[in-house]
Amino acid sequence: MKKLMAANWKMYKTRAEAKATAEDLLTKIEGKLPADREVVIAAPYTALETVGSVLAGNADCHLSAENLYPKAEGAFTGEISPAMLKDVGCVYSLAGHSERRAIIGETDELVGDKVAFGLENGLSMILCIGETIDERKAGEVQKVIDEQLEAGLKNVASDFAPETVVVAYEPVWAIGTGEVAGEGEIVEAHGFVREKLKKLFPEKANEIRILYGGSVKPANCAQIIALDNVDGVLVGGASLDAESFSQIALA
Ligand code: G2H
Repeated sequence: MKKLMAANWKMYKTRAEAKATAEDLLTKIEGKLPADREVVIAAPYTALETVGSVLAGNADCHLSAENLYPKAEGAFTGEISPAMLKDVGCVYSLAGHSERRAIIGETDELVGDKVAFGLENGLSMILCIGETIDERKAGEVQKVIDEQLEAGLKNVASDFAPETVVVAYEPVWAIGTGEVAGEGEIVEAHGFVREKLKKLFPEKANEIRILYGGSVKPANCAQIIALDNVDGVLVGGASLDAESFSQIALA
């Protein structure tokens, strides 16, 4: 199972900026990426085609969308379908990032539809889950993980290839705050995700990658990816700079 080192550029970078960062990143990691690593860049819609052109033909670096809409086409103003994403080179899409849940109001149900529809239409899906600080203080971490996984994977067809489903555990209180979760907290949460995956998909659970996200930096990445049940990272702020993200990808 390859470790997945994923960048999430959120709403940053024009096409020119995205091109320069992607080219710089490839130059820095080319020939150095261990065989058991895969790199993914999730870019804003407007930069996807540009970044896709830079990554084209690279076997270990793949393009991701940050979101999709779970319909083939139609009167869905402002939305983008999986086929449109594949058309510009996407191999992956995120679904259910906490910013979309909190700011845009995405429900567990909608996130589940996105995961299932993306998979059905040939994308690999990175389902983002994680508790808020209030939920953690209330002792509800496992309850939130359980509910978000249950709903997020509910409609997934049982014949999926395990490498096409990725879960990113991102405690909301650690996102963009500089406050990375403690090693014990990460191990506990990822262990719980693995157990839940075993209940949902007994034969595939051990091959489904579980990423940690939330203030990952070059200085803490190596320790984090060495933890039990951590199969990679999803990186926001520290992925915007090619030097910083190359250090993470190679950590
Ligand atoms: C969590 C993460 C990337 P950051 O959103 O998905 O962002 O690394 O800035 O905490």
